[in-house]
Amino acid sequence: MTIEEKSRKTLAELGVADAAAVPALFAELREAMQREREELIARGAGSEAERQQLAKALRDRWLGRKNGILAYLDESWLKSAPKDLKPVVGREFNQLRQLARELEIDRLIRDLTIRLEESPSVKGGIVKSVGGAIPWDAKVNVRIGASLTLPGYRRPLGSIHPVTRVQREIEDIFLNLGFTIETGPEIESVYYNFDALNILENHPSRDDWDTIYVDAQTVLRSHTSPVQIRAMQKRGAPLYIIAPGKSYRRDNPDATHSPMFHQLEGLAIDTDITFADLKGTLDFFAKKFFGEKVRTRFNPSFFPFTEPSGEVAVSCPFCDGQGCRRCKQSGWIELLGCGMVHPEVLRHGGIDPERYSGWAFGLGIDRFAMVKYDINDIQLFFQGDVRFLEQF
Ligand code: FA5
Repeated sequence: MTIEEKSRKTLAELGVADAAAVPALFAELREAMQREREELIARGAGSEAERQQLAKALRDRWLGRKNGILAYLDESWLKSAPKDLKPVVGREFNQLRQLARELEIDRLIRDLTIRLEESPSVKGGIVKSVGGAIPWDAKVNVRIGASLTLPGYRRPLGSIHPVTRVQREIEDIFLNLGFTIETGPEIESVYYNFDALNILENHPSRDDWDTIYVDAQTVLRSHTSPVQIRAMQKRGAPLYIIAPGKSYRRDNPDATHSPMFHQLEGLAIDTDITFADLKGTLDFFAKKFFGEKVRTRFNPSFFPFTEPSGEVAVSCPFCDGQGCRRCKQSGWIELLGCGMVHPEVLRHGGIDPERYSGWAFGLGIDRFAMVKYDINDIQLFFQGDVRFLEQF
């Protein structure tokens, strides 16, 4: 039976009733897929037009939306799998899908070389691929046999970094609520980073063990909270902003810390803003980001620039709060710090605390991305390893 024929039959019709038999079935498909790709690449194309056509044909055979082998597998193996086979079929199918990304047209074209005609100027004939070693004709300064009419190589497009992806997702939620995006400098004055935020002279975070000082009055901002003050001074009240951006701390790199990381600040100032507005907004945000099922939990905390202050956790979206590996069996995942803007901070921003009140929060975008994509080492975000990044 050919691969196509198999892909159109259900597992029951193929006589597979046992989970142990599923991996072998998929291994056969993976081998066939790889073999076809390798054979095509070894054969090469005779012209640019043929290269495009061969790449498309192989891509369509496996990935065609309606008649591709994977589309059939999805219908007849995955969707119709009996309940007890579903997990193993799903896992194997995902692996196959990952591998099938090598059959995307851009990737095939990148690897599929064009066979060059035998050059009349080379006796004995040297026929090489564009990518291979082609002898050089010093007199005319071109590669012998190379067709100068060929189009250049297309570089494969990159993908959006997972931290950027999560940042944009969070931004979209708040933009839809009517917030605007504000930015501030990463090289910040001690005044904006600490003093204006009511972080007093003796606070441990001001220590140069924690904060990276450029000089006595200048730091690499240790959080995005200084943007609160800058935005208040620039725009006044009412004010509804978010401020995403890089922050820096003297934290040793480990699985959850990086000396450079990304935060996103939220700030709402208006007349009659209460803690209930903060709770409602963050609960809405958590549900939009993690799914409607999650619940939020507010615990008391302390930040010098908010009073009262809180820490927000979300019920684990993976186990529905039951306890699993990802929430360290606790059922909850810590999300962010927040609170009602301290009157002193409003004053520093030039806003009258008798007339206006506000709430603020600050979250770690990288940590959100780790939860979202189940990544257990923050360092992966900053190493630029294409094998990691191309999964997104
Ligand atoms: C703050 O930085 C406060 N400015 C947040 C805030 C804003 C509270 C407004 C109240 C009102 P904290 O130090 O907890 O809080 O940092 C916030 C988040 O930044 C953390 O929850 C964590 O997700 C992230 N974070 C902090 N340090 C690092 C680090 N070294 N690497 C990666 N993420 C970090």
